[in-house]
Amino acid sequence: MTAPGPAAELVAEHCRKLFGLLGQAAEPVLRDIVAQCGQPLRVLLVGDVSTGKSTLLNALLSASLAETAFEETTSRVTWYYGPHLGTLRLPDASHRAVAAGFPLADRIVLGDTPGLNTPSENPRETLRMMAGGDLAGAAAAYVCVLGGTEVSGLWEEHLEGLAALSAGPFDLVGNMVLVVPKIDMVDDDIGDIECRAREKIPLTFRFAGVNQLMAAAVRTGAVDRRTVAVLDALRALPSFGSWPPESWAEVWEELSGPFSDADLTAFKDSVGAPDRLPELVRTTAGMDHPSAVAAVFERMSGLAHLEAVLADLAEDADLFTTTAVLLRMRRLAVGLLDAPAARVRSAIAGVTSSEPYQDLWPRAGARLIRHTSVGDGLDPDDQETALRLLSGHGCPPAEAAAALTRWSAREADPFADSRTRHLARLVQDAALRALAEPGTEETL
Ligand SMILES: Nc1nc2c(ncn2[C@@H]2O[C@H](COP(=O)(O)OP(=O)(O)OP(=O)(O)O)[C@@H](O)[C@H]2O)c(=O)[nH]1
Ligand SMILES: [Mg+2]
Repeated sequence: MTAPGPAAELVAEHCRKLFGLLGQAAEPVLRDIVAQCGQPLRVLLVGDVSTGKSTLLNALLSASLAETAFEETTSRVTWYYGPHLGTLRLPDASHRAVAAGFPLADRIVLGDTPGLNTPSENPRETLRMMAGGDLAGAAAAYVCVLGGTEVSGLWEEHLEGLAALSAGPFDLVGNMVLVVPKIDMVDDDIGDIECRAREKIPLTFRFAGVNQLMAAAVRTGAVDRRTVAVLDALRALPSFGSWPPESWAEVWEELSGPFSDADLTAFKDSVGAPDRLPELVRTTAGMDHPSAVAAVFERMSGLAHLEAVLADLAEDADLFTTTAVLLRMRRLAVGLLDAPAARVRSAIAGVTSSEPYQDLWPRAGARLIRHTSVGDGLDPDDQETALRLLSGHGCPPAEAAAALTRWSAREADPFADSRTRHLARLVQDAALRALAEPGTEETL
């Protein structure tokens, strides 16, 4: 899968017809919208300085391509993309592109950004891509790396801004992933942190906790025979039973053996804080092959969950990209004189009244059921049938008929809110379509 899908293609078609008609200032935006509609889902990594964005990016890329350091490091927005895409057109001339074959390269394009909380000039480039910025909507999904275990007031504002600019059908905002970074340094339970975040921000977001150092180590092949040897030596330490150690210095002092400073530094840089060392050392007991130890690193890193979330978002690239580019078109129209603005508005209307755009509603409906309270009251079978119907995956006629009855009742419920009633209509339509398929009547 490369391009987002039919709705985004239609946006591109309308925008191509506007080339040369809106004036010079609008041309780069228009051309980037067309480019965005032909590229995999644009996912932007945002967060404060030194929260480990670039380390996370390297893990997702399975390669140490982005520079990392415990100081302000990333100074330009940089997009990493699959080489099969050829030359990547970028949202802005100040951005950089790097070709990289990474596991999700056929589904997403990944942007690394300068950190936000610094007095330097660099955050400006990131803020241009966020709500209110001139490039807002140039990314269609966001991985927001938090500065710790709580969502700060400033982040609350950023998230609300991103949500407002991302609202698609049903005002559904499903394109944000909150990441608690450096979980090796976190004492709280990740589930508790997630609950607190959900209480604080009433938006639809996905959540992940990651130890980026472990993730980057395992994905770049840094978990090797030396790692196994250091773990064996640690297991044999007399103090092992009374751990966790307070610091790495304390550990190294005790550790004698054939390890160079470089070995020990490499080990530390692939684990993070020593707090989780007892768990790592205990879990890897008896594992003498690096691939087994690497599997433990992989699990403790939490990266696979984040990757699964990104793959899931990419499944609905058409929904998210179309929502983002329509926002860009609306903003474009606002800055234009009457006649060109009317052209853009007419192009937007051409998209939103089209079949490919209307087909995005069931996709958004499925996300509502899966990720918001709308799905809470449904029993699992009811939920599964609705999801199958909305995804157009077909459904046995008897189940479709039962769903039709249930969702008709839901639509008629005098206490149902308008979002639920709209969803009920979509499920009924999908059930009717399933029932109208050839051969259905005989089996009923
Ligand atoms: N303990 C620990 N340290 C980490 C982890 N991930 C990254 N770091 C360290 O955090 C520091 C910053 O990492 P970067 O990836 O450069 O952070 P960044 O967010 O890209 O920083 P800027 O580009 O300056 O905004 C580096 O010293 C990393 O080694 C982690 O999971 N655990
Ligand atoms: Mg960085």
